[in-house]
Amino acid sequence: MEKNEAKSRIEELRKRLNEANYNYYVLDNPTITDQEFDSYLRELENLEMEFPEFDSPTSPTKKVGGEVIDRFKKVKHKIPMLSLPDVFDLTEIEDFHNRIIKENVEPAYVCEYKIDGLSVSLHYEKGELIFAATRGDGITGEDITHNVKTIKSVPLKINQPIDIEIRGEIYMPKKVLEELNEKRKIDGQPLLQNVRNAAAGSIRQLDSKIAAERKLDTWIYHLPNPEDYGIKTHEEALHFMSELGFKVNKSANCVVRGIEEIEKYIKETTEKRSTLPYEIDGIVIKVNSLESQKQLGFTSKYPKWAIAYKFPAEEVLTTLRDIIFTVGRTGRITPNAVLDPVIVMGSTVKRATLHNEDYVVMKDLKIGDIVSIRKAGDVIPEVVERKLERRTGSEQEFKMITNCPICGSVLEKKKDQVDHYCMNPTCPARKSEALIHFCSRKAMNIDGLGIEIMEDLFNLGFVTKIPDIYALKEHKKDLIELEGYGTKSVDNLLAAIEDSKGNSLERLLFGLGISGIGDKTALLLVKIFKNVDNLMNSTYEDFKNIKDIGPTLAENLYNYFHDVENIALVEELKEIGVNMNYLGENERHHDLISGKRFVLTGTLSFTDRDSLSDLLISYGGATSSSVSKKTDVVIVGENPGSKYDKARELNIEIWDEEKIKSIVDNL
Ligand code: 3BA
Repeated sequence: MEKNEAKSRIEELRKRLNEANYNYYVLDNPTITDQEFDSYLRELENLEMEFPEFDSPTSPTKKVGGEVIDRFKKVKHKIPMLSLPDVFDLTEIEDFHNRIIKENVEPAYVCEYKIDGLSVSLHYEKGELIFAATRGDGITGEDITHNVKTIKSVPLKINQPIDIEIRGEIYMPKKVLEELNEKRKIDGQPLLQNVRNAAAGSIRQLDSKIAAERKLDTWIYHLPNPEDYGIKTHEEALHFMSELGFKVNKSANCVVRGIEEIEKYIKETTEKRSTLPYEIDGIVIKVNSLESQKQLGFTSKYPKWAIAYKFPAEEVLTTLRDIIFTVGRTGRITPNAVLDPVIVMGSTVKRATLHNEDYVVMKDLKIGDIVSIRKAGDVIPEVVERKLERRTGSEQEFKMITNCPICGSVLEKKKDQVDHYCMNPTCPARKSEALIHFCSRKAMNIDGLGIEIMEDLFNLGFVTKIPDIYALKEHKKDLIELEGYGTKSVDNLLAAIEDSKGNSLERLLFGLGISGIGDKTALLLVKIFKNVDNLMNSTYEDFKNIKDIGPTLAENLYNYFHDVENIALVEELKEIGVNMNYLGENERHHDLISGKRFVLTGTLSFTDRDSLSDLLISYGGATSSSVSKKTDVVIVGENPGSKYDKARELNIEIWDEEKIKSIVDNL
């Protein structure tokens, strides 16, 4: 065939195949037979092979999979992927509704099914799919383009040549999981527990052939940049995405007004739930007007204009066989329930945390009790209660231990606290837990250094302290020889370790495991202090002056950075090349806000202090509760307190309501 002729035939075939895919997989309305489809596809494959100059990464031939990657690249989300706040009953929905009304927002909502899958972000340039990413921690996800391309309902090319990001859920239909498990049973493979894990596992395959076989599907529900398209409501955004060729759940999504209509939607959905071909674990309620969404804003984690109502959790009975104790990285002792395995919400539960001695006593648990177990969504399973009527008299009393189960040292319990601690700083349990924490997802995020591998490395003596992690490359030969670690996975692991050196400082700060410093506090701190030297050179007062840092945290921080061993550790990591600065790329920027420290005092008419504080933080500002030399700006509303006087005394810049309002209005 002549070149030009081939080119136009290729275009023709692609168009037909794309249309056929759309009609079959998005509209569920096939227009051509499977035989026709296969013959077009084969013809196209042959032409693309013969004329590789016309090959395209978004050709429908790419839907069958075949691309294999050797590791998952991390990708930063330009706009963070927030979470949905969960609510569990109608009164909590009413609270949400009342908050909306109080903000003078019209209570018109879109109700959607909450699909039990995993979130995905799809990026198109000039109308072609260029990459797809998981949600990850909301800030950074993983590039899963090769697998997403195999999902039939995801268009590789949309019908407008625009740059656009689209978000939704990837899921595995119920039937696909059933069939997959039937096959696995015959092959003697372990069964997949539920649709969400099965979908997530499929998406985490390096070989896209496997993902392609898993018959994943999508429902699309979010447009991050509606203003680019002149869209005013969420309903319009859904319609717009549907028109572009995405699979939008039109028969499920519903615009409602007021609380009664939400209730009705929940009732109807609950009745329909078991007949749906896919799993849903609740419903999502979103304020329809995008302007109102903007007005309501968001916190660091959640939008204030949406909630997820979760269906009541299933409760299952089982036997409490034993209570065993584990030692955390801070030395804290946790009692854990050992249960006869039961399936709750589709996954097997064998353990449940019992938190501390008081909790076990309060729940009156005895070993041998029949207990009810609850698991809502992906939260950790919990023991709800013991069934008194099932007691036989042979149950054994629970008794708190007095010595560390690992090193044997005597446990301590501080006055007025509920937890017992192993105080031995060299207790092996504490040390390996600290290493696992350092590598964990919200800390240095070193993929491949999970609990089991770390325990092996610790026991082998390869990694007994944090800097050893970065010397693992010298043990490459030993690692490859270890059972279960191929050359490739060792390479991946070592690359992930090297990669982690470039992490922004908040990950390191969280990873160091300073008592009381969670990932959010770590981020707050590095936004203010910018680098590790500033943290090390700060006084107790410097820490305490920060909003959200109380005296205990301030003391923990000060003590940590003035301990010789910790200083040596930080210096060693510096030598190794671990980044010691806050990188904060993904942040929005405003010249008057970013990098500045604010104190808010008095009442503002257009917003409340917490919302304004969240907003300033989202633009890279920091807020604290008291005025000091380090404060850059004091924002003063009506009836300000002594902070206003202090600001004038220290000659600190003051913004009144008018000034801050004009800045906020123009953001
Ligand atoms: N709507 C999940 N988040 C959702 C955009 C917001 C949102 C969800 C949703 C935040 C579902 C959190 C992770 C995320 C995309 C962020 C839904 C569902 N809306 N219908 C309001 O069906 N599971 N999940 N995903 N952005």
